[in-house]
Amino acid sequence: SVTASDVRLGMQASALTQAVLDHLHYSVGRLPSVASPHDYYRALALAIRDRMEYRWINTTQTYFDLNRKVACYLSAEFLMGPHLGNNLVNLHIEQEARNALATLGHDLDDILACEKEPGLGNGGLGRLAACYLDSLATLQCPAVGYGIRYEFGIFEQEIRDGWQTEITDKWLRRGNPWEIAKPDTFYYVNWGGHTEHYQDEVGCQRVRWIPDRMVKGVAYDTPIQGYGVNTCNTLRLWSAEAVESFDFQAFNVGDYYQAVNEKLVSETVTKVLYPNDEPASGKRLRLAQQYFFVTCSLQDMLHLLELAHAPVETFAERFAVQLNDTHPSIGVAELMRLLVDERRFDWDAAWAITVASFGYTNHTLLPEALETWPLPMFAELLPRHLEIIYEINRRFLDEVRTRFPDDEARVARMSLIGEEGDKRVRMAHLATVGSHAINGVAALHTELLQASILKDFHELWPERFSNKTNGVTPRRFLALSNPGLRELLDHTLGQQWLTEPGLLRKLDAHADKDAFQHDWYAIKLGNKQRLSSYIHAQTGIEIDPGWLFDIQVKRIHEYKRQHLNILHIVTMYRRLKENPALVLPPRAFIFGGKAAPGYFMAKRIIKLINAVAETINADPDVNTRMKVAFIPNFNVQNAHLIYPAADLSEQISTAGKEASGTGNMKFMLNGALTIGTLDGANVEIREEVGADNFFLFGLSAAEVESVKRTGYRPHDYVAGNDELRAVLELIGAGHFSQGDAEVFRPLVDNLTHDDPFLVLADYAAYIACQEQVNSAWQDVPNWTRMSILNTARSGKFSSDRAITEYCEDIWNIRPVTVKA
Ligand code: 26R
Repeated sequence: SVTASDVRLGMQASALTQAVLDHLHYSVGRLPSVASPHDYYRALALAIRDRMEYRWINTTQTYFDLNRKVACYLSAEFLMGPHLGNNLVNLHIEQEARNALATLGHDLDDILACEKEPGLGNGGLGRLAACYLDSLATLQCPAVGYGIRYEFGIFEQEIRDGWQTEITDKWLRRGNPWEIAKPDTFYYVNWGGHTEHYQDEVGCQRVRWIPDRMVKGVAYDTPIQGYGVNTCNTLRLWSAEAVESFDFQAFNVGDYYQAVNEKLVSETVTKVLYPNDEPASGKRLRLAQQYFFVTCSLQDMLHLLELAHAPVETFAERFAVQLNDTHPSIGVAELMRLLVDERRFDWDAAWAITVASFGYTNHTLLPEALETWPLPMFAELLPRHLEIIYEINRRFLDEVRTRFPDDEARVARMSLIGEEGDKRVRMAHLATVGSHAINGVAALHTELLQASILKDFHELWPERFSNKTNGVTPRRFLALSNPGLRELLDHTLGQQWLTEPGLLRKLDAHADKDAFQHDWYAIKLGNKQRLSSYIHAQTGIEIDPGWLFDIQVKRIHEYKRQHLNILHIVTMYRRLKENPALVLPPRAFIFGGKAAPGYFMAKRIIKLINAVAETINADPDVNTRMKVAFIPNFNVQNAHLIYPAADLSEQISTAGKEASGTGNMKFMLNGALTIGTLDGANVEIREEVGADNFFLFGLSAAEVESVKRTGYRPHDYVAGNDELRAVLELIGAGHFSQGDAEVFRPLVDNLTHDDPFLVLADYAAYIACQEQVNSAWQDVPNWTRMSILNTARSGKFSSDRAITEYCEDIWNIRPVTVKA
């Protein structure tokens, strides 16, 4: 029999069954006989949340009692993915939940599929933040994730007539069982107005900010359960609400409508995630979002200090504040304002605290993705912050002049205010100057960072720079998404590999064994069957699970070169058409990814993929040896099906452009072989797995730079390669677009005349490398061996390793055991 406390806490199937029935009755309000799968999803989610609640409160209390330093991860994006399955894994009650639902006549997988994932991020940067939260909790590190509770996350992508269309993501429509609103935890956020300089009682010069608008930021908390530990950390997301001022309640019809309008305007701050991962281009609401979540988070930290009766002077001993790219970098000026204006600290003391607290992670070198804000916009929204930034800049540039006398060119390059064209605030410079630690996200990226956009800063403060190669969580991206492989690993190595991925190396010893290879192959085949059914259900395209699964999933970007992949596909198509007897091992070319809604070229690349897919899939001359599929709406949920099914991982960005990549690691972990350039973390992946087990091609970052310096002429490559010319002509002439020669003209023209990402320069090397893939694939035992070695040597790319480095080198944070 199930006791009352078991209903909330019990981990047995019987207790879970009772808990689901209870929640169905008391929380969902449905009779089991009429409850939908979604009702069951909510009931199970609430039952699982109950089981985390006790650990959650305990964790917060433990940190507070022990006065432990807390890592505060500030990020405009957290791409969490579905919570339910992950929490079951981390609590070790997947099987019990499966049995409980079976008792109730449901299959756990159908129930898991009901969760609408919180897509509060664009891609790599947001998903990295989510992996880091998982690792922080698993490593028992005191930490909070701070971000924005967007009402609409990343849009849902539908493909209509081959084109991407965007549908708003109403992820909260059916409620969110994972969050707990904390209506009493809120802070005020001001905008606009002007500043006044005055003398205080003791004759000190001070500044008052007289804003002209105000909103409230309210906390919504989500528990982040660590794997196999009691630690349950918090993701705290801020939601904007109108301030119920005295005026607002005025009993006057005219005022009433005005008041409602103001409420509407206030609440737009957290309405929608910006779906761009390129040009910031001065969207004022985006700056408002950034300031909004950063001030709420910093005020929250100051409030926590107060609760602990700790003096503000100890801020940097209690909090390590990490800036996930420049999006939260206004925090540097805001902490100065809170300390100097509101707490009356003198400037130097405040600055020492600020620099000691902040760390800055850079995630991109692409000049167009570096955030800058036009001065007039900044001044209108945050007048006091602009003054503070001027003062930071004045003192900083004095320091530069002292270190490098008579070098005004350097001073101009390093200034926080850019003066090329219109004046702008350079957020990367603000983040760098305000942080004691600056890092890149892969070895190559950190080197390039130090040699290019932050070169002058690296010369000034070399000791502040370090590399922190990204990582991904093996809990979500292996245990949860690849249960077949998980079972084999558990059986072969014991379960500790999930927290000590170095143990995966022991697979090396099994890589040549027939029986083990056989098991390995069978698991991969099962995963390919699963993906094949999903693709069929989504697109109608049928793919034979026995074929080579060649997969490229990531945001659509010219620098990621999905069009290079397409050029290879069209090349093979032409060869088959011209020579039907050609021996070519059958391949499925699978794509997925979203394009920024305003990114013209990226949207045409999607159209091209779908156009080529349609032609090839319908052509009996070739469709027994190749097929192409574009999986709509790539997200965390379907990523769970995609990574485990891959034989070949496409990581083909122009060298020097992809900061790290993290999809590359998810593929490797699941036993895919990589075809890739020497870019981002590919370099380290190849180092770990060994050059023999990696398909390398293309120019190096240094070669890319030198080609560009000496004048790149893509047309020479067209003129010198008949096959390339024929492929481009086929596309340009409308062969894949029913004779429409206009639709792909911009793409072909761009490649032949400009080709900013050297697609044509790498084309021949890519084709040759794909031929090596073909021969390797035909040797099944050796391919399987290489697949095993990829998983075996993927340990470095666990986010646990990355977080351990952040804790030791940047945050000075140690684990703490939370008692049961
Ligand atoms: C300015 C604003 C519109 C914006 C620019 C760029 C918003 C978002 C971005 C995306 C960048 C910062 C990003 O996602 N970078 C990715 O970070 C991953 C995690 O470190 C890397 O793996 C990946 O290589 C990099 O592109």
